[in-house]
Amino acid sequence: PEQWSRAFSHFIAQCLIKDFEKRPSVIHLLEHPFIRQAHGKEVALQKQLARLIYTQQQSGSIIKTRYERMHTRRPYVLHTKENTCMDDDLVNLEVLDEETIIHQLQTRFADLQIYTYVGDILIALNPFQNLSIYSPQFSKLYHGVKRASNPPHIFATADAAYQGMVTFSKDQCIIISGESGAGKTESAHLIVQHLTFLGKANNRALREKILQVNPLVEAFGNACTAINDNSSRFGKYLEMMFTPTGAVMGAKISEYLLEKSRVIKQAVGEKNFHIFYYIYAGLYHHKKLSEYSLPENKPPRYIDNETGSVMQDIISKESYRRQFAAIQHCFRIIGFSNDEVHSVYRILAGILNTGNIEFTAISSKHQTDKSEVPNGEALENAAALLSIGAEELQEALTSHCVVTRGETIIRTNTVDKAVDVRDAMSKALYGRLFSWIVNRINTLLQPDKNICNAESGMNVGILDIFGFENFKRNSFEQLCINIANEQIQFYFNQHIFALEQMEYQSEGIDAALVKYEDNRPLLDTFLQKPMGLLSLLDEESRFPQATDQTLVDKFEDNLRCKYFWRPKCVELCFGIQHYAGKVLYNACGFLEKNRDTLPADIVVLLRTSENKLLQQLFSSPLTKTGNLAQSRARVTAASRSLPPQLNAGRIKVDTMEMMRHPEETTNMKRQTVASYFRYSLMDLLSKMVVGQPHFVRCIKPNDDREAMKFCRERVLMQLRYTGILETVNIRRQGYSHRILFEEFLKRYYYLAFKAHQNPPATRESCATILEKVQLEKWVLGRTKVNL
Ligand code: AOV
Ligand code: MG
Repeated sequence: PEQWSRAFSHFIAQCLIKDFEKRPSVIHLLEHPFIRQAHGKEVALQKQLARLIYTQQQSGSIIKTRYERMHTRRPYVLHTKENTCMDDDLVNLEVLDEETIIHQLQTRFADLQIYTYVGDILIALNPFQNLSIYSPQFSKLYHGVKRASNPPHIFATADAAYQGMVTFSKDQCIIISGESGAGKTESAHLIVQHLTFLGKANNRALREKILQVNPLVEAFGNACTAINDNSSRFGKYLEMMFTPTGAVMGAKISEYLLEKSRVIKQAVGEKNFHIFYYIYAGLYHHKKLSEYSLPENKPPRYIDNETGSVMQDIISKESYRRQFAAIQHCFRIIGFSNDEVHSVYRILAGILNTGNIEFTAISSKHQTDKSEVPNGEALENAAALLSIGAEELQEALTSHCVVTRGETIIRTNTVDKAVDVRDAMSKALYGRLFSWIVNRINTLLQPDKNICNAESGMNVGILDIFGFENFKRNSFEQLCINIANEQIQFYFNQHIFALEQMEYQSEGIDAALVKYEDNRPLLDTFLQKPMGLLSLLDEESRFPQATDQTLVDKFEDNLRCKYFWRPKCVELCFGIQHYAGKVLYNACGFLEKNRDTLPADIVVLLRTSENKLLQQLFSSPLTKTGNLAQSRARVTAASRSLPPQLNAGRIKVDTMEMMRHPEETTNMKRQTVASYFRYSLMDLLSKMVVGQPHFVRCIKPNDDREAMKFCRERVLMQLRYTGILETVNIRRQGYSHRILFEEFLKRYYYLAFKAHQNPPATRESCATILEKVQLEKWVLGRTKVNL
């Protein structure tokens, strides 16, 4: 054909990759009829092929020379060690405006170059297709080389963190941000993959284990939403631990704010957590559904999304069944015992059966608000799976104890109340099961004390949270998710702009101030005590008479700022101007979700379970972050040592808040989701600030999840609100290396002095060296050399 469309040439490139994988020979590739036909015809295709060859290169030089000989008239610039590409870093652009930046990104994207640097920050565009740039060959390519040696890549960021850790013996942390579906979780996987490669895990078993961690926790913590089929419904901070010489020795996960409400209800078009479908399909396939009292014909209410096709999906979808096998594999490799796995499945089936328990009202002469369970099958199944008594369960669901003046009185529950208690129990079961799995993984992946004690080790932390969300209808969950993203954006701003500028000022260096969108006022609107949104929510949650309506009124009366507004005609709604856009929230259910109460009767009952795991889940207040004392010490220390800009006095550590599991009801001041959330943010921040940060900013090129589609408007919007343009600016003006005079002399004195000269650690000595080596673009501050 004379004209090859871009899509077609792309298709061909994909075919070739497949072909090449079958017969990996250079000759075969170059002699391929497609390449010969394409010769001299279509530049786009040639570029495509060149890229393909590049990505497939195993012994780079042979392919390169052969390819260039074939196309001497118009060689495509391949990036090699000798030949670095200026396009790779936006900081090198001659003209710096939105138009140029977006054009640059679009051109690169069309060439399947999804990664681009902005100084030390990596921009990652979601390709929405599998690229063959993550193979072991690529891991080798990005192993301890200078960054400019290769095209930008997520592996390069992982490598930089690893090298930083080993060279400076300092903990590192990789912060991945971006809106929902932008590619954070995929990026996090790739980073773990590369770090296990770099971490010389000669202990293959450990390496295997670490690679299974993400798939396992994501089966329990991810779900299909309207935006992303594999959306993270929790925040995850994965720390990979290394010995001082850089060998990987263990891993640890901290999880934040699982969206438990998904267990009992999902929005239209969304699904429950993946694991429910996996085990349903797996058990169906193994003909074991009846063993877990799961019906074959009608799906349990909690996973029935009213489209009526769930059962069909479960039975027919090959992927679910494969995932079930994969999860079993994960459990085994990581080291869970068969008994433990069996208990996990029983609890999951127990939750599904609990959801099917129904209630009807009965009225007698004395009582009118009483409920009972008309059909005992689901009740009995649930009780059997959870190894508790069915009668006791019915009692705990349909009545509750009240202690007044030392007397215990039993009160009956209305149908609505009974339904609430049932759902609260399911949420608590799932939430605690999830925390238990995470804690168990942490125990199984603890570093072996014989190899290295934990104190002398170092780690690289990888942060992957739920991205910014804006659905048609947004509830309490979206509010928490978006506040968390707001906090990450704030951290980014502080790091890139505020701290950098402060550093210049304190060094007495003249650097033009770069303006950026500071989201601190908004964050204060949320987090301030006592008048921030979360505090107001907590206060209202303590009044038994409060309603969601009085809550919104309270917000309106107290949150007088430009970020908050109340639409006139929509009841229960309020709007927030987030850094990433305007979001309209519906406050329906806010109070209940924030209280997140679990009646003491249920806790007491579940503690009597004969299932050891279940007993454990409810016997002690679990802390989500592992060892409570350690966690408290770290948070307290961090809140003291955080730079004032990051702490700002608004995140005070309330030890009471940290002590208890959110849903636990005691006589003490009640723990709410909001206060636990506030603590979690602080805990997360305290982990991040101890490490040297590396930022990955994921960008979603279109909302249709389509490959090769670059929607300028959408990309531009994300570039704007993440402050990329400003970042390019400050990175261009700024100095990327700051070294204390003393340190600088120690390292480089030999460039200008003789060994015995022992120059004093002054500006002048440093200037002598810098002038001697004729470096450009440097400036001496009060205490540091800036390069
Ligand atoms: P997210 O983590 O940022 O969203 P994901 O990492 O789950 O987004 O990415 C969404 C989808 O985009 C994935 O399921 C892949 O299909 C595709 N994708 C992303 N990155 C790549 C890549 N490098 N190569 C190929 N496909 C990719 V959320 O968790 O919803 O905020 O809460
Ligand atoms: Mg994710």
